[in-house]
Amino acid sequence: MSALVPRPRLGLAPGAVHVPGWLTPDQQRALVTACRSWAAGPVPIRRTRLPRGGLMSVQTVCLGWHWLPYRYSRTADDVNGARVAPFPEWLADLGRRALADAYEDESAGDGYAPDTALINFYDGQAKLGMHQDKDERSGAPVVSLSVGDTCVFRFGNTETRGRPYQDVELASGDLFVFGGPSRFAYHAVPKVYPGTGDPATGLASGRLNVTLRVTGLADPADRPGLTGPD
Ligand code: MD3
Ligand code: FE
Repeated sequence: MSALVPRPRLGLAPGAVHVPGWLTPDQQRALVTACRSWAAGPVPIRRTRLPRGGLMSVQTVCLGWHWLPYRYSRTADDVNGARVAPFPEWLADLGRRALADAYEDESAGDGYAPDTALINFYDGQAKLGMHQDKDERSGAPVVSLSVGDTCVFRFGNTETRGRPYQDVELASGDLFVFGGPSRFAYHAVPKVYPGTGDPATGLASGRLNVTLRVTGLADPADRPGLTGPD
């Protein structure tokens, strides 16, 4: 972000910190380029089909582990069965720096080892209803990075999908970290504002959000009590 008066780093709730304009324009462009390549495969970006048959309006592609309602798999069992692209180490590094900066604590990212990323693309009509992210078996923080059009992000509470909630705008380059008591809060993206992004990011329209998470899952061969093929 290059505003004359930068928006401040804002704590919304315990563990929830918004850092406007955290990604530089170069980092935003690099993230868009990377997302474009992940969107192409091995698992193509698509609208996730929900168990009752409807399609999400958001388009999603995953790294490390594939999310499908309501579990993670190494393979995209609801798309083409392919193994998802690996979670790159540079993205884990970015996640550790995000935690250190958001929590203003040099060691806040130590040991943070995200193993999945969900990349969400929003066109001008896409929304995400109020939900909790609870398919992970870890309480480690979620790191959220936004590029492109500005959206309304609704941050609720851990008890109900309704009020109280706070609406904040997430703009291109913004970082949001959800840790501690905020990790299992309800949240939503009720609106995207078309035409608010800078095409210099490489995204002509729409909004990209990348969330880094720790699944807490292990491959079958890594689980105690199981050995590989004999
Ligand atoms: C708060 N994505 O992928 S990012 C999602 O902008 C998701 O695409 C939204 O909600 C998006 O599940 C919001 C912010 C976010 C992500 C995960 C959270 C907020 C969170 C997990 C726990 C609490
Ligand atoms: Fe979510």
